[in-house]
Amino acid sequence: MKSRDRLRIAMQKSGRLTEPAQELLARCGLKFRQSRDKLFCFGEGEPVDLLLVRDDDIPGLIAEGVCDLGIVGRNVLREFQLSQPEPGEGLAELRSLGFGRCRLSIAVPHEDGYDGPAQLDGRAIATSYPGLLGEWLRSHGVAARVVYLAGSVEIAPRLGTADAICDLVSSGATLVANQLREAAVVIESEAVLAGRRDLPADERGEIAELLLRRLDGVIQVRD
Ligand code: PRT
Ligand code: ZN
Repeated sequence: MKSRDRLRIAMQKSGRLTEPAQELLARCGLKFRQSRDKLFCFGEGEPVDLLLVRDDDIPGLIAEGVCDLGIVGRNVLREFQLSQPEPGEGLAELRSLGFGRCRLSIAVPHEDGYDGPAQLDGRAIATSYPGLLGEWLRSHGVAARVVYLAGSVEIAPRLGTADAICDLVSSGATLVANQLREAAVVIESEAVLAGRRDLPADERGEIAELLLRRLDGVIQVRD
């Protein structure tokens, strides 16, 4: 791959993390000129550019070296790591960013009640996060069938495609609207800065170090 002398950060093009991520980078002193197709933003001043993509693509772009850093939900980063042959290698969570807070939770039909993980034994659970759910099920000794759904997970129990779900929750209103109750938290999530475990050993590494120091300053002031 051709080497780059500018740092490239991937972030969500349009979604929950877009505005707070833009705000955070601005507070780190970064300014960008948006290109006409709005996928690539050229950094003015600092040698740092932005790539605006779907959040699900961010870990892969970093792993492949297309981008150096990314702002993405811990849920998406961890799910990607678990899909890799060596989950402990490759990508790392460099900083937690304090926005986009939510949790990945297992929820069951309201009328079922919940008296512990054993209740899920032999059941079908719908999720877009098979890696994270699988890890939770193993660690709790539960043998359940994981049904992968890319979206609209919350309607699976009513459709009869699953007995329970494992999905992101923030206010809980979506669960209530679908007559579901939160039963167990699989992971607590928020936006994180993701990067390869070892930063590039060239100028990009130095720019990344500088950015991390600024980020720590901004996070400290905010906390
Ligand atoms: O297009 P692209 O693929 O980039 O966007 P997306 O639709 O996959 O992502 P988006 O913008 O919905 O979420 C991006 C990230 O925000 C997620 O990966 C999480 O890290 C984080 N986040 C924080 C959430 C929520 N809160 C959240 N509430 N992601 C999704 N939700 C969903 C939740 O699953 C429920 O269906 O929003 C709905 C409302 O939640 P309640 O509990 O408030 O009703
Ligand atoms: Zn997505």
